[in-house]
Amino acid sequence: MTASALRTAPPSPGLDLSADVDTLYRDGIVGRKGAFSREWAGAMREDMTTAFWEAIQRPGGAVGRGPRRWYVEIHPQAFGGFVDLVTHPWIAGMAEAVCGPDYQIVEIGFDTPFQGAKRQPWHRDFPSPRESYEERRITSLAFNLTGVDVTPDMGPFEIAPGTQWDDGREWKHEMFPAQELWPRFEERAVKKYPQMGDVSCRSALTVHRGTPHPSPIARPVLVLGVDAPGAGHAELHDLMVTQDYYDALPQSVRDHLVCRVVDKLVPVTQKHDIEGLVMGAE
Ligand SMILES: O=C(O)CCC(=O)C(=O)O
Repeated sequence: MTASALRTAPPSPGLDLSADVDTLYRDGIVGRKGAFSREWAGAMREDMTTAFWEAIQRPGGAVGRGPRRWYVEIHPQAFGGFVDLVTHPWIAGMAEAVCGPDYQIVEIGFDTPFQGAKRQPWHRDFPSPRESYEERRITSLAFNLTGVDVTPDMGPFEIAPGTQWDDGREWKHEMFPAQELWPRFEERAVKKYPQMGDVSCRSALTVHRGTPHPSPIARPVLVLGVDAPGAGHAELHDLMVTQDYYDALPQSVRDHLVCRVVDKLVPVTQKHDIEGLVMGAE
């Protein structure tokens, strides 16, 4: 069976995603160049910058992912492009094709390495579920969008294609392969240089790491997390929106967003830290 035959639902009308789904199943990552305009990506970067300064001042607001690198989860309405993002035909189409018609939007946040960020250990973002290591099914996705044009001195994201299928149950926290296994990841490693407006879609199980960042320009990157029903990552997050924002969302977004509707937004206190990254590696 080819990977595209594993799709649980037809792709967005008029958009043939079978080649992208096949690439995702083979490599654990696939990209879409120029999905958004540079202006749109610039506004996204502004929203990430605002959210960063707000979060870094609060305990639990920004979680360390190594020296001079932080992860911040945001409220969907703190990002002006949220509806454009989740209704983009390629993003919604990939989410539906891989995670099924009832896919769930469970996380929105961003990762920012600053000057001086170090190489991270090779890792995946959570342990592999049985559906992946036994049945070779992808049950959750991470979409990434860069806020800047990535250059070699900006600690590009490095990923080892194909490693989404590694079992990993023997690894530390089931997420961090031992150093003697690193040569296998290094042989496969590819560094990514996305430009503003590009989107990537990956399995968060595909083993990856951040690389050293000598540039004075920070590299914020948005992360949108999507699950198949039952994958369980909504429990690690706590998306919330106000009633008026929720009421104004298109029905197609409400159908997928796993969130609390609240009278007043309270700052996000993050529950999903990646313990092995908090202190950093080299
Ligand atoms: O560095 C990047 O481009 C992506 C970061 C990320 O999403 C991660 O490390 O999980």
